[in-house]
Amino acid sequence: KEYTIAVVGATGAVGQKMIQLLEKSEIPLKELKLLASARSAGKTATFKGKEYKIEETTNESFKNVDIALFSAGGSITKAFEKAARESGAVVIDNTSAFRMDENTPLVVPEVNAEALHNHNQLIANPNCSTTQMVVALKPIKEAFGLSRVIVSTYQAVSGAGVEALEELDTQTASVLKGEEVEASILPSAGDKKHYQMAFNVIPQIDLFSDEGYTFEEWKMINETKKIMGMPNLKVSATCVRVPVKYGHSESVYIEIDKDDVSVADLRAVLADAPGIIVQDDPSTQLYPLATESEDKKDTFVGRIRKDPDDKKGFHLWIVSDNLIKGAAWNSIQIAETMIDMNLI
Ligand code: A2P
Ligand code: 11C
Repeated sequence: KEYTIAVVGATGAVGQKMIQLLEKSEIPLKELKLLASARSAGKTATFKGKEYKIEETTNESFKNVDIALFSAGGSITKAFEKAARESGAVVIDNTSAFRMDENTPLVVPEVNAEALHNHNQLIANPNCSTTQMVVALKPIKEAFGLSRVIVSTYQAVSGAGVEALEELDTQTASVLKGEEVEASILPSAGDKKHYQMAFNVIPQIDLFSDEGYTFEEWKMINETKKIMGMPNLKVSATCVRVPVKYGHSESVYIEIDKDDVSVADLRAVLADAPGIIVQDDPSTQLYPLATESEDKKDTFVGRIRKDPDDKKGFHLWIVSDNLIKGAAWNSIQIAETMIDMNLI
């Protein structure tokens, strides 16, 4: 069978990566539809050397579409997912619109592919910072049990979209030229105040929500429990934006159930797990770096060490390209997995 695939948000930071990854995917492609807002209608994008016209997203855009990859913001998913499903498409949504909906599977194929069986033509793709963390947590849980996760993130600006990346470039140039710096997007386009991102570290991603946590922090907490199938797992998060373009880095503290596990044991389990590359050798200064993760599908894990005061406590440094495994690749991997499982 050949599949017609639509990319909604084709001009965005994630949409552009989806197009690049589809060029290399083994999914047999019948037709590709590149959709965005009316502002982009008529622009073109290249796919396998051929020019494709970008069209405005409407309810009629999904005729004959088998797989619709959405990454244009939650409101666009909510506006068009029904039309896409009614046209017969399976929607793979990279926004937060349906992630916590109990009838919608929230899937990272390495972790919970079996949840795809319960799809109702709608599958949610997790938040980027959650995805790379659960890729590493799953094999640890299977081997040693897991009771607690405390994460601090160092997140790239591309997570906030194309315009945020442009703002970082402009601000960096302004600082270097000694000019006045303007901020109108970061930390969150929807918030009242905006701060300089260039040469700075901002402890706010997305808007503030309950109990002093941001929505990004709640996403990491709630999505992790759902994907891992562990409603009682203790999870807490601090999400921070750093002036890096691509690749989220995370300092993750875990408590496992067993108390006789060595760093070598942990390293061996991670090295065997799907989607993970262990980079961990203090003697040669080997550890994951955001710059090295760019455009790679893998999740990189290093700096593995034991809590000096707790036999069940370990630190990990987890890095992955937020636009690839964190977004575009995980969505396409879900599509490939569903085809393999005869679900599409
Ligand atoms: P457009 O470029 O036409 O505005 P990013 O997250 O990188 O900022 O990208 C957001 C994506 O969502 C872009 O592709 C953008 O298209 C798309 N988008 C924004 N508003 C709409 C809309 N009303 N309908 C469809 N796509 C939209
Ligand atoms: C960021 N994690 O880095 C966000 C971007 O819920 O899909 C992804 C937001 C989401 O800003």
